[in-house]
Amino acid sequence: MAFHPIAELSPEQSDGLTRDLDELGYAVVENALDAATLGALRDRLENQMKGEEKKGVTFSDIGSNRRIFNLVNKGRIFENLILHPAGLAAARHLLGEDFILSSITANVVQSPGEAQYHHRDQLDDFRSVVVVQMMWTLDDFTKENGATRVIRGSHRWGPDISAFSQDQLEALAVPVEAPAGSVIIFGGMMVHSAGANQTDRPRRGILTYFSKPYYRQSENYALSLSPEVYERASPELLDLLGFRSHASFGWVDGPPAATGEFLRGSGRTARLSDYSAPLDADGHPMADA
Ligand SMILES: O=C(O)CCC(=O)C(=O)O
Repeated sequence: MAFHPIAELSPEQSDGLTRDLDELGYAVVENALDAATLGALRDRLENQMKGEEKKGVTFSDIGSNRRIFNLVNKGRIFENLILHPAGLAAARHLLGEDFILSSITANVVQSPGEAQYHHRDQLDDFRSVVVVQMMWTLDDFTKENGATRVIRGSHRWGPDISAFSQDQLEALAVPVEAPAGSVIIFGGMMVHSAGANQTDRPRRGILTYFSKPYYRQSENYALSLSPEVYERASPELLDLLGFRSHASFGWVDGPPAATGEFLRGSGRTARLSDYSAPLDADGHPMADA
C-alpha cells in the first residue's frame, strides 16, 4: 500500500491551535491531511470495514454507527497518523512532554441515527487534563451528517457534569463543522458527543486518543499489538504505544537497565529473554513455589 508523508504544521496553524485549545477548549486544524493521505485513509478504512463485515467481527455503537478498533494493526497509514505533527503538538500542549497513545479507532456515524450522549472522556478526576482526543475528519463534518458536538468553555467547568441533565447539555452543544482532512482536538474535560446523521451518506472519522502515561490505556497494546507492527515500529511509535517506562510506570521487573531502553514483551509472543521466576536461596529456579 502507498505510504504518504503527512504535512507539518505551519507556524500560524500552531499558534491558532494553542490559542483555541486554551480559550474555547477545542481547536480545528483544517488541511491537516493532504489529498493523497486523505484518500489513502478513506480507502484503507473502507476496505477494512468491508473485510470485518465479511468476517463477522463488526461492532455497532449507538444505532447503526460502526466502530473499528485497534487501527494501529490495520495499515501503515494509521501508524503514520499517530505520529502526525498536529496531533503530537496538541498532545504536548495539553499533557506536557510525557504522553502515550490510549487508542486509535474509527467512528462511522451512519444514517439514520441517533446522537451520542454528552460526556467527558476522562473519568473521576476533573482537576486537570489527563487525556486528549483528536478527531480526523475523513468527510466534511456538518450539522446534518452528525459532526462532533462540543460545549464551548466546558473544559473550565467544575469537577463534574452530573449536575446537568442531558437536555441541558443538549441546549448548549454546537456542531464543529470542518472540511474533510481536518483534525478537531479537545482535552478530556471538554463535554462533547457525536451528532445524529440525517444525510444518506456515512460520516467517517478517525480518533487518535492520547493520555498521560499513568492513565490506563484504552487499548491494551501489550496484548493486542501485532508482532509485525511491533517489529517494524519506530522508537517513537513504540514509546507512544506504551513500550517504554515513564517514571515508575510500565516497568518490567523493576526499572529499565539503561535510560531509554524499550520494554521487550508483547503478550502474545513473549519477547523477554529472561523472565523472572521463583528462586531458591541459592539462586536456582524452583519448579513450584
Ligand atoms: O464521533 C464523534 O464525533 C465523537 C466520538 C466520541 O465522543 C467518543 O468516541 O466518545
